[in-house]
Amino acid sequence: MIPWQACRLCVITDRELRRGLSHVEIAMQAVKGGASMIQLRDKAAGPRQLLYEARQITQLCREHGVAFIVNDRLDLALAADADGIHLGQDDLPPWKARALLGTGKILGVSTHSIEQALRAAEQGADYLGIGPVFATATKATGCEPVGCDTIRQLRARLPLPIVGIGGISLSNVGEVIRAGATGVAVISAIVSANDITAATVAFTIAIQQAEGH
Ligand code: 3NM
Repeated sequence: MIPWQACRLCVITDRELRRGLSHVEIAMQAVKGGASMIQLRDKAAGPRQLLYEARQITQLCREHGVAFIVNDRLDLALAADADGIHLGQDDLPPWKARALLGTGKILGVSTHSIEQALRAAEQGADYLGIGPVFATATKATGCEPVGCDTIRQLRARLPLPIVGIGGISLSNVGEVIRAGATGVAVISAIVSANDITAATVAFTIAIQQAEGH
């Protein structure tokens, strides 16, 4: 079982938005700012380059008690001894990934509707990504924003951690947490910020404040 605390703030290391910084550098700055989870996401780089970076992020995260998961690439997650994997709807089915991963690793699944989320939960997901919560320019999801109401409905139906993703900013993160999300996963509002560490700190504070209400 994944600790709920680990799902509070996942920073996704998208280098497309931050050319010039490596995944490791983005992860270091986010960890310094208090991220509870780092997700390595790269649809373009080759596996050897990614493995080199993933190994360093595994070590960094272990030293700081931060969860580290790899997007999509089960082989990389295993080879780098990451804490787990995050799968999309077109990736390996969760039940298959679980069989390969074993029970000691984290399995997160991106979902875009309540039906998909319930199915992912049945198939062994440890936490559910739900999104896009708001409109986002970072990824062409092909889905309309699901809004905070979907999070509210899901919270009432599922005991698993729920992580909102898509268009999450400092101005709307409170709304997402108050709707019942355990946490949020963020790319542009943190990775594109001038100071990644300061942006991460600001999100951590905003999440804490929303949890108190
Ligand atoms: N997955 P930003 S939305 C990677 O809905 C990703 O599953 C989504 O980036 C989903 O924080 C998204 O910049 C992009 O909006 C999130």
